[in-house]
Amino acid sequence: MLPSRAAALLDALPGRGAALLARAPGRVNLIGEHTDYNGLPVLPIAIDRDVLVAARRRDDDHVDLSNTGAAFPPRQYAVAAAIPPSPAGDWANYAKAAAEALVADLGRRGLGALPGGAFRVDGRVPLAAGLSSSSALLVACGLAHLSLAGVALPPAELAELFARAERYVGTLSGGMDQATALLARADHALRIDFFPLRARPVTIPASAVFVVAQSLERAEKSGAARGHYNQRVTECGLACAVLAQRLGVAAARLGDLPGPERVLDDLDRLLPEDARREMLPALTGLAPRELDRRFFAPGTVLAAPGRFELRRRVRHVLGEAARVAAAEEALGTGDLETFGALMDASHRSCATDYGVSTPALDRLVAVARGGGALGARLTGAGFGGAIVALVEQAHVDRLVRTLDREFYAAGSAPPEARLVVQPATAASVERVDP
Ligand code: NG1
Repeated sequence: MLPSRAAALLDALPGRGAALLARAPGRVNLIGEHTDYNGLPVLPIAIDRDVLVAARRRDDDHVDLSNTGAAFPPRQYAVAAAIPPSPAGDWANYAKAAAEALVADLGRRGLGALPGGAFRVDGRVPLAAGLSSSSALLVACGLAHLSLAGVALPPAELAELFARAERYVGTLSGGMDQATALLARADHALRIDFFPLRARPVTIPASAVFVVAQSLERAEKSGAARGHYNQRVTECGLACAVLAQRLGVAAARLGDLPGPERVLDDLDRLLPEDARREMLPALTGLAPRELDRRFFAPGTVLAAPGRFELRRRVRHVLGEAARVAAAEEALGTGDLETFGALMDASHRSCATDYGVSTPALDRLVAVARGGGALGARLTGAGFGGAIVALVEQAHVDRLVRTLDREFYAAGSAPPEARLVVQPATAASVERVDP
């Protein structure tokens, strides 16, 4: 018997005959923030909050999209090589992003056309909370689209495809979220490396519990946060170009630079604090047209297009990559104290050098530490959203009570404002016969 959530989705699906259920989890990143797009590692878990999509094939290229959430009105589109986007922020853009990318990919592989279908979506990943509800939606819709075409592709290839696909919505996103959704293993964290994508499961000690607490400030990457996120991606790319020129090496991303420790030690000499746009040709040795092509594609929204922080951004990114390596080792040996200390250091670096925290996130981290957490940090892009705290099983109740008393007491926080999350399994598709 199908669980009632799935049965309700299938009941509301137009048409008759065979259908399918695609599910993709949200994620919480334990450590390794703003490293993925720099080609440096991350250490997330998939969480037991997901997006479920019921889908049934149509004989034409029409897609009929509906959602159980009242905030997400029904949408239609036609599957095509170029699918016109809905206005920025519209939920349908995530399904369109997956569909457009799959049309191109199936074409390249000679695997035929992507059919249309009826899709009904039920999203249970808290929104704009740094838990990757957007990627879960994109991955679930993408898997549903692909399965309606009768095609299965290796999850790692799909993760890379869907990571590129998400750029359709206008963020220069990295690949952590899609990879976590597609490659996660129950009860494990995932160490993910990029370009090329590699993932390995990391055992989580039985006594370790992760609690996610929302700041109640929305971190909408379809809104203001998009320009700030893109700004960081651009700053890192520019800093990499300056460093490559100074060191006389070829490097597409900060992760390609040889000897990151030496770069960190010598940062003040190698990189200016910041750079104005007109200084970039001299600093990078790149012609203005090449700079435009690589960093300033038309339509890319930047928060501060005339001035770029360089030194502090690199200090965060290279330091964070070293913390991920140390954290993976600490988790492996069950050293939760060290893991917690690395989370704290990551938060400080995100707040100071990377400038992606907010007063509410800082306060939440402090409250969590005071409530018995071994470490706590903002998780996801920042600019609002949530924190993740590590706590020993025996102290979970105390931590949750402290958060309720000292952070949520004044307002009307929804019960899901703080969640004890379980490391969950990867996305999946199930066929449902009539
Ligand atoms: P959020 O905003 O939490 O889903 C974003 C990026 C990640 C990664 C983190 C920062 C997208 C879809 N996700 O995550 O790839 O760069 O920020 O570590 O843009």
